[in-house]
Amino acid sequence: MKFPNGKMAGFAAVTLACSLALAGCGAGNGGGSGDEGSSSKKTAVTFIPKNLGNPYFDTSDKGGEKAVKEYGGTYSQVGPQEGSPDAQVQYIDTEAQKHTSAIVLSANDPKALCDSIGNAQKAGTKVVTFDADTSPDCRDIFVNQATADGIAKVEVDMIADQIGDSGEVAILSASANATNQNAWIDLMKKDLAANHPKIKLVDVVYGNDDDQTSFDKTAALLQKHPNLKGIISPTTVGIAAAARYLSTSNKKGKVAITGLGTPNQMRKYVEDGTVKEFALWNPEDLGYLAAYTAKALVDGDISGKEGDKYKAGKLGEFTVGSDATVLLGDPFKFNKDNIGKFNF
Ligand code: RAM
Repeated sequence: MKFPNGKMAGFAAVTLACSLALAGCGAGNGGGSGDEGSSSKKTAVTFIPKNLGNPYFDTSDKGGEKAVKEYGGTYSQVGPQEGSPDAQVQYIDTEAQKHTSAIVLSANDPKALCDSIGNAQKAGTKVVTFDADTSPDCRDIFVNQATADGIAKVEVDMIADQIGDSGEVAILSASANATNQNAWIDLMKKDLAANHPKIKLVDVVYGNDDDQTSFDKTAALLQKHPNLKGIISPTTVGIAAAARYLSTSNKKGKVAITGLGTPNQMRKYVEDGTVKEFALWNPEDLGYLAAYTAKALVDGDISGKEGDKYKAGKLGEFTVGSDATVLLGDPFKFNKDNIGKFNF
């Protein structure tokens, strides 16, 4: 598969092409056979997303389910309706009581879940964070979608490009405690200050990964900052809600909206000219990798030590890096030239 914008080169492009294409790249990419499961006891893996009803997690957890089924384990998904840490605790506690083999969790807070995670680990449950990490000391492994630096940079580059590197911008984030968004926002602020002196970040607001709240916060931002030239939303829920608002407002085409979105949610706003370009990784691959990481931990193939290596089915071999972190790949930019090729 080719990427029409031709911005990626060599091995990275090949890997990402396989990773994003969702099909047809298994063999020849260092991929395993998918029959890594050799233990007789079934590996039970429970996915706990930030919240239910978010298409991003529907896709990531579907990838997790595929992997778990591939290796003959049992998959389930539980989670709160709202993206709050308190709501996630009870689900972790229940899995601990059931001695589930592994939990794969996108955390709504870096610290608030650590006691529950500790209890789960004492009960023999391996804990993999993916998408949004806890503090590194309270989980076994974090499966990171892309480096925080890379994610922050692609977002700043896109907004700078779309507003002529000058003017007021705001950030519409997820929940105020989300470790992933907060890490990206810190790095975006640094990049803006160091490399884009004419861009002024005037506000950071939180839509809590709730569609209506994100929609209302967009309206409020535009009202409060009449000179706003762009919005960066580092959340798939936020960017889709902001684009929906802009698409029918008189600011359409005047205020840029970019950040992290799924092609399926953003397609109509790219096609109607509300959105020029946004970025993401493949959530399905992220969930798939997280599920294989859980299996490798449960089987004792890895412990989370730097340099540990394991096979993740069709995605091939991965190596654990520092802070017990595994990296999926690079973020990828979607625009009108390539969005038609993607379906997630
Ligand atoms: C939302 C969630 C998720 C984040 C994506 C980009 O779906 O906040 O944690 O990784 O956006």
